[in-house]
Amino acid sequence: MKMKLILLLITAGLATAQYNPNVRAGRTSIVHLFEWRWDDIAAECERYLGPNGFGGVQVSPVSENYIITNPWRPWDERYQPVSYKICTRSGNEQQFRNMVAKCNNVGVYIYVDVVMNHMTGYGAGVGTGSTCGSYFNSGARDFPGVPYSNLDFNDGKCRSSTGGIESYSDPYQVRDCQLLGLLDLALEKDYVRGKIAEFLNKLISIGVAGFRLDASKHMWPGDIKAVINRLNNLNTQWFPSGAKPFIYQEVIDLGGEAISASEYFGNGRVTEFKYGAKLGNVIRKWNGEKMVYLRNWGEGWGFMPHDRALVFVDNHDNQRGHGAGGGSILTFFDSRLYKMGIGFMLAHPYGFTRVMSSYRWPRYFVNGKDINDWVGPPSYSDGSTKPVTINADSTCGNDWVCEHRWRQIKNMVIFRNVVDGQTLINWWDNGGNQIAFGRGSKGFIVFNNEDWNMDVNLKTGLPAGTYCDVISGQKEGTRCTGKQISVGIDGSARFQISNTAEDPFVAIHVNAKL
Ligand code: QV4
Ligand code: CA
Repeated sequence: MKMKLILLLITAGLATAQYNPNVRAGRTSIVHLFEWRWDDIAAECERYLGPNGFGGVQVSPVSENYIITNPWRPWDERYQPVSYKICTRSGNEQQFRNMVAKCNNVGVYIYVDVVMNHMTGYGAGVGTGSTCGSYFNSGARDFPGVPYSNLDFNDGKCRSSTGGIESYSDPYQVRDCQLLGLLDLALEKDYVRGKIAEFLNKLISIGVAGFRLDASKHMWPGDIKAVINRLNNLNTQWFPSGAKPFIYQEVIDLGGEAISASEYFGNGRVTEFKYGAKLGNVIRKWNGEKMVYLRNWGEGWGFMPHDRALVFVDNHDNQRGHGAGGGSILTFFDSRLYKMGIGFMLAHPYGFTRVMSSYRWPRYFVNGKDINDWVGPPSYSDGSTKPVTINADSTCGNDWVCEHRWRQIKNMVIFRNVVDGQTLINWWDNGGNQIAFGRGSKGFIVFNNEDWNMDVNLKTGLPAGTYCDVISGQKEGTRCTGKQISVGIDGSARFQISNTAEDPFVAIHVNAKL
């Protein structure tokens, strides 16, 4: 009997293992602090993310990279590893360890972006050529910092004439040839798998909670599995014993390619890129899309299963036209629509949610392409990254956008925590671009994306009382700095939303009851 129960528990554990984000109970989202320094993230965990219920942080790649100067350092140098030393513009190993401990101690866990498909494709470098001074020679396929040699790359295996990926409809090329001229690692080799697993296990021992696997589409699912099988359980100083690292794989599958996201479900979750592209169309009202169509959002739109999806409105690539970018993607540049998009995402139960946090760059379109898409994080003339400063009004300085600190976004992260586990009910729409829905008896949200005012009485499912709208303001002590919504004893309430409001949506939840 006891044996049976234990077996059952073990099976249940295995069933959710690498799909489980490992966030602390009651926390439901992570934020990508793109290009932030480890010291700044440590401070942000303690002063902001912990207190506001963020579940974790996706950090930029931690491994030593080639320093690109053209003439200034671009952000994407982080995707050009030369060794697995923890040593980048974000900080050194000591700073990384300090950050992980500080964040973990306040229940905000760290998810590392791991580049294991390739090494840099750039020429020879030594000394100042890489972020920790490791010598490497791409031409000779020599990376003594790992070490990797010419035996560890796919040069012999790739079947394209140039050695690069020429056709995305050939799955062999996509996996075995060079992505963007980056040297493609031979992941079928036990030695290569061992080196990567050693790196990831070091991160696990430091205390990280999981990994974003960069360029997963360019790796065979079986090779990824072989690496995952070698990973240790999470550090029991912070996680329950037997906990597995959370795995989410970057696979861009918008349909119409030879490789589909579902091939990767056996390894962990997968990034759902349809989510942001489609939501952008709806909120922008492009192609005849309307918010009413969001009624069956999720699997109903042909997305992957809920428990396999990692969802986001924009990411560090598509916010600047890289990797499945497209005009519809909403970003901080379209702040009003962006807040609606994020608001919808965080209110809707589908998928595990990631919020983007960016830096500003001088976006400049020439023939539809942003010629400044390469511009790196705010930095000094010596190339070092500027710290994230915090202004008196709690916004960020030094050109850090800090979307996650925008009141509307931060409050929706909290909303999602409050309604966690509640089903979507009381859907209402006007047949067009006014919609509303509730999450059990815990929260309710209303959008007016029409070009006219909204004035409706809706069934909210919430207990009677006066609630503070967490979009136009928030509850501070016993007072509300925004609109007040009064829910009657029958659970219904009147919502008036001007189409010209700063933010044409309203959200209430039981923790913001006055
Ligand atoms: C150029 C040419 C190539 C040529 C090569 C070699 O374009 O045709 O073969 O030189 O001479 C940068 C440059 C790119 C350059 C490359 C190699 O932009 O023009 O190739 O360096 O020198 C980021 C950036 C890339 C950047 C890369 C490495 O987005 O622009 O490339 O870092 O610095 C697909 C994939 C998906 C990928 C997405 C961008 O399926 O996996 O493209 N997304 C992830 C990351 C992304 C990162 C990588 C993968 C690579 O999210 O940020 O690319 O690690 O959709
Ligand atoms: Ca590959």
